[in-house]
Amino acid sequence: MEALDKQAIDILTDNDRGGYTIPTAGLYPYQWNWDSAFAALGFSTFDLPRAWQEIETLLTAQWDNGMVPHIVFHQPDEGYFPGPEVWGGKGPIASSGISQPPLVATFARKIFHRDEALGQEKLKAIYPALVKWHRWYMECRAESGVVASTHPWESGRDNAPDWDEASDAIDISNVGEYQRRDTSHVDASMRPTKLDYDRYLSLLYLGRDCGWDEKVIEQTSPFRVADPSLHFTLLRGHRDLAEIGKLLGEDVSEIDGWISTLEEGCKQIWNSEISAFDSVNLRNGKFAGSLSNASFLCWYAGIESPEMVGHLERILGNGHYIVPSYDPAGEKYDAMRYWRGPVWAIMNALIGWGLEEQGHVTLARAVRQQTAGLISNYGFAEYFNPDNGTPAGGGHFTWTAAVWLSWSL
Ligand code: 2M8
Repeated sequence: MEALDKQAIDILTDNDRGGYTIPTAGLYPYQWNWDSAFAALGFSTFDLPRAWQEIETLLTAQWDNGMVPHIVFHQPDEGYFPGPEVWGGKGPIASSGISQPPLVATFARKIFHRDEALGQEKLKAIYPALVKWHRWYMECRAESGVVASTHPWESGRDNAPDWDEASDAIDISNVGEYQRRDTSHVDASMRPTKLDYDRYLSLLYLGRDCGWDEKVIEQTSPFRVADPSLHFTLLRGHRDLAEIGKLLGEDVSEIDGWISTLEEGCKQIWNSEISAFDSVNLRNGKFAGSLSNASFLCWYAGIESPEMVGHLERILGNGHYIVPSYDPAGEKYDAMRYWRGPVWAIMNALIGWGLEEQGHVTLARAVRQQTAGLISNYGFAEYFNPDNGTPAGGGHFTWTAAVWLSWSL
């Protein structure tokens, strides 16, 4: 294990670009939002000041309206598309125009416990930015009481089957020619399709062309999908933010209100037809019918569900590595294609922590052991095939290394 600890530390160090960490060289050459939360957690196991710096750097990209972007383009890099000039972000640093699952408050609280004196000082400094970001989420994404994704990239689960039906409404006639870069780094069979990318770009252009005006996006975008990854991570994030606020002697009544709203909102993403948390297209009320790894983030958000325990036991019993990003029994299951099947160590960590906190100790242990087994047998890959463990996507991956180092935090 010591050799793997060292490898994980080397990955974080190699991917460190000075104050921020890239997910992996080549494929993802910038700072990504939720990847950085994991990077911070990883760094906190061997370099605490560097861990806080990761979060601080991310927050320097916060927009005036409170949004913390999903990609921060610190230095130009030809190897990624779409880059800063395509996005036309409105923040103080070149960035994308959408956010990502808000893990920072939760992870900052974990990091705080490693040195509470330093932690308190750091939390005090970042608290206002975190409140502003969470308020932006409530005002610009949670108008229906449930947290909506305005772009598949915002949820973090780019090509999940969750978006298939809602994406049919996206007009791609304006997209034109463009050159993808991802498929020059990774085999196309493990990445989203051309149609997926056309749709991603159409939504990007819609946001950019209205100057990232959230009201216009809410009123005109064909795509607004309530999503368990954003809903559950924000609910959990609010809980930790409230604890941070209390620690700092702040009035947290506004945050408590957000928690109640999102607890109530969980009912809206419960699909009784499949007895699971699911995504719902807010434009027509249709459920996606997708049991995904985000469905299993309920425990992380402090929400109990015997049915979700049943699903996890079934998938485990069928001999798959857990937790696949889409139900292996589902018709759209694709074991190697990104968010349509593969296992992701980061999602496993969130799910495993949630299970443990809610007292599902045996399942939590199974998720943890399998994740550790995948990494030790197949390396620090971006994701893994649930049927046989084959590593896929990018290698030398920051958040996989971070999960290895920080699971016990
Ligand atoms: C993937 O997404 C980016 C776009 O944001 C991409 O494919 O170019 C996703 O897995 C996302 O969740 C992740 O944050 C990002 C970097 O690891 O890669």
